Parts: sequence; structure tokens; C-alpha cells
Amino acid sequence: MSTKEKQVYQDYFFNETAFDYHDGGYVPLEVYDSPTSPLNIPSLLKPDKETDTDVWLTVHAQPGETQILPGAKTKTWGYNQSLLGQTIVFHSGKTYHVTLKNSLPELTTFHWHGLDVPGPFIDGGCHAPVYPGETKEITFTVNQPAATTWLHAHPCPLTGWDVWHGLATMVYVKDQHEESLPLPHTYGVDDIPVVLQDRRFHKDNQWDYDADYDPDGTAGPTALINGTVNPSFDVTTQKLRLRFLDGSNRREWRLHLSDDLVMTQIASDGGLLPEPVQMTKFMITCAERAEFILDFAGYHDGDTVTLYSDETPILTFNIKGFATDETAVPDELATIVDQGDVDPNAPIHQVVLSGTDEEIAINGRKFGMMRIDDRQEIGKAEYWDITNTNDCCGGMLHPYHMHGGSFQIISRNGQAPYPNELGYKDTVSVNPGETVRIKMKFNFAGVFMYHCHIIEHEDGGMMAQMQVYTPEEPEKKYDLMSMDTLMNALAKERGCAVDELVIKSLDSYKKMGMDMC
Ligand SMILES: [Cu+2]
Repeated sequence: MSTKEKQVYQDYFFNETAFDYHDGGYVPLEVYDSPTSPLNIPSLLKPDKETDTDVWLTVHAQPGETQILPGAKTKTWGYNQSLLGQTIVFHSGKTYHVTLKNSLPELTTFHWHGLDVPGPFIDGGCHAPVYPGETKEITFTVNQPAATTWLHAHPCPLTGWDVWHGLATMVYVKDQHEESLPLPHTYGVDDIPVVLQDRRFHKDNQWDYDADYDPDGTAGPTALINGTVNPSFDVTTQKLRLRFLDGSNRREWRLHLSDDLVMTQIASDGGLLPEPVQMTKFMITCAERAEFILDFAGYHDGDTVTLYSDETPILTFNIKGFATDETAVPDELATIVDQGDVDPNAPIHQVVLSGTDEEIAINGRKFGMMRIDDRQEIGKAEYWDITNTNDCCGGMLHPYHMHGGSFQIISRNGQAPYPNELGYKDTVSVNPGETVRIKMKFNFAGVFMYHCHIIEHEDGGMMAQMQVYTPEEPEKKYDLMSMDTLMNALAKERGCAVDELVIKSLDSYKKMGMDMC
């Protein structure tokens, strides 16, 4: 390891009084009574065709059945497979032509969470539906630092429904700088994806989103890691790189290892941190990503190391024999290029996250599909102040996500950000009573959404949208999806009248006497 003396952090940083286990509706994790299974490692998605500069891919949203538990298979949805998806790898600098294919019984969208791409149609929020049986091609050039991003469905107000069925997968961005560093790089061997989710298994091993729905976030008692219940992973190298994604609808994961083994964080949402940060405890909230290096130097063939969330074991590492590895994690990982000076006369954007349950709102309102709530010029860095008005007791953390790129975290209530928040982020959790100031520069124009990433909060209206404009076309009009168009399409797909549609998250609008117009 590094010769530089490093502090080892031993707390979760966030306000304990707001942790999810204080919620009335909290669903504790329980170990499911079934055998251990090898951790599922999704295969890498193979391109349809490629040249030196361009790559063609097909991402196919499909229904299927997955053997998760002994006995009946679970009905699931996935990308290019029956549950979750094959891992997609992008190389910075290349242009991608992606065919989005929908074989599901209903419309969905393909949101590239963390990719720096134009909105709203390539970004893939609610304005970019792909209808059942249809395909659509999008083209974009990836131009950003190496990072762990992801793809998930985002058809508001059904994002929670789609993700719960399985529509989420890892998307790695690679670049030459990251590849040149002495870090684990062998996919599935010493560089592994870890998608953290939770579900409740009902009769015949099926999931029932509507039965489990909670307006403060749907959760289940069984940890599902890469779609595996009670997973184990065979460790064959001294160092292991774990790329965590909190892909759950609501759950916060408070991760720690047996023996309080130190975890070295090397990356967050938008790529490498400037320097590694060592810790024994790490909390990840909805939609965040974090990469860690574990060093098993003190262990031997036959030992086990357990990953816990709170007190529940969620993943077992079976240590096998490995060759000694004396490479050190570099003390300097990346240069974080500042997004630029902010014009002192520029207004500071305000985002106020308020309420819990059905009463959640953003700047006092709920989401309107055709309404533009804020504007920012392309290429100019500006501050956004994200405030959580929940009070400390009985409040909750809201993981705030912004489409359209990555931001820098400037401060938390005027104080320095947490030590592992010095890289680029696209999702940041805000404590009750706190204002987090971020600096954001957009590289692409379009309409982009910003919202809480507790998925039932975004579906229930804690979401807004902004227009990023160019000086040439400050008032550009986009063909946005209307609520009527959406509801009529869903009613047709489900063979019912619009007023017979069961969409649990719309209760949050009804109870507040609001329309998602
Ligand atoms: Cu929230």
C-alpha cells in the first residue's frame, strides 16, 4: 500500500438521525433461508459492429424469467438478458450508435445515468419513450473521464415499477489515463460490478411492486446483489476492485467488512477521486456509485471475508490462493479539472426538497412534464443550492440527482464536503436541514430532469426539469411528452381506460390535489 500516512475514516459521515432505519415503513434486511450462490457477474455486451472510431450496439429491454431462488423462476425484466443487464463498456472518444429495442409489454425509456449526453431524447428521461415492439437509434460521442455509470429505465411516473422489475445495468466508461494506472482491470476477476438491490419474494418466488409500494420508497427484506441472493465470490487476487452501485429504489447501504478491513475508495459517480480515501465504513445512497480497492494481504486460502450492510451479511468473499501483489494504489489518482469560475452576478439556482410520503415536493411543487422550472446557459458554470427542509428528527436524506453531466460539491452548510466528495458527482445526498452547494456546467443543450433519486419520490413528484440553452437558440422548443399522451399510451398497452390505470405513484399527486400535467 501507499507509503503516505493516510487517515482511516470510521464513520458514515451523514446524520445518523436521518438514516433510513428510523422511517416508520423501514424494511430491515434479513438473510433469506436459501443456499449460497456464486455472485452473478454479467457478461459484457458485445458490439454489433465497430470501427476505430465508431461502435454499434443494441440494448434490448426484454421480459423473462430468472432462477433466483430454488423452485419457481421469478418473472423479471432486463437488458439483453432476463434480469438487470449485460455490462456496457464505452471508451471515451468513440462515437456510439445504440439501437434501443423494446420487447416489453409497455413503453419504457433508456436513461444514461452519469453520461454526459444531450437532452432530452438521448439522455432518455420521460420524454424519450420507446413503445412496445419498437426500436429507436440514438448516436452520441462519449467524452468524459473513466467512470462507473449506469443505465436504467426512466418513464416517469413508472420509473420505480420498471427498475423494480429489473431494468438497470452497469455502464463503464474507460479512458487511457485510468487504464494506465496500477489498479485492478480484469473484469469479473479482480474488477467486479456490485449492484446493490433489495426485493420481497411473494408466492411462487414472484415480486409484487404494487403490494410492496411505499410512497417514501419501496423496499424488500432480501438483499439482491447483481441479482443473486446470498452471493459469494472467489477471490483469486490479492487486490479486488469493487464497483458499487446503489440500484435500489430506496435503500441506503451502510457497508463494512468483517475484521473492519479497510476499504480504499478510488472513485465516485463521475470517476476517479483526486486521491484515494481510506475508511472502514461507507454509506451509499440511491443511484450513487463508488469504487473501492480491497487488499486481502492478511488473508489465506480458505479464509472468508464478509461484506455487511448494517448487521446483515450481504456478500461473502472466499479467499483462494493468490500471488503476492506489491503494487500500491497511487497517492494521486486524477486531476479534477475545475468547471470554471462562476460569474458573481449569476443567480444561484435554488432547489428545495421538502416533505415525506405523499407530501414530497421540489420548490413547493410536484413535477410537470411540460413545465420548464429552471434554465442555464450551456458552457457556463453556475452554483445550485440544494436544500432539504426536512427537520432533523423524523426527516430523511434525499439523494439529489441532476441529469446532463457531473457537478462538483462545493460545500455542506458552508463547510467542506466529505473527504470522498472531491471528485465529480451526479448524485448527492442532502441531510435534513442542510444546504449542499454544487457547481454545475452543462456541455450539452436540452431539457434535463433533476430530482430526488429515492425512486418513489421522483415518481411521486419530487422532480423538476430545466432547459440548458445555447446563446443562438435561447428559446428552443422541444417536443416534450405530455401527461395525456403518456396516459393514453399506457391505457392502450394495458387494455383499460385511462381512469382504470393503476399507477401507485400518482396517488401522491391525487392526495395533494395536484395533476402531473
Ligand atoms: Cu427524496
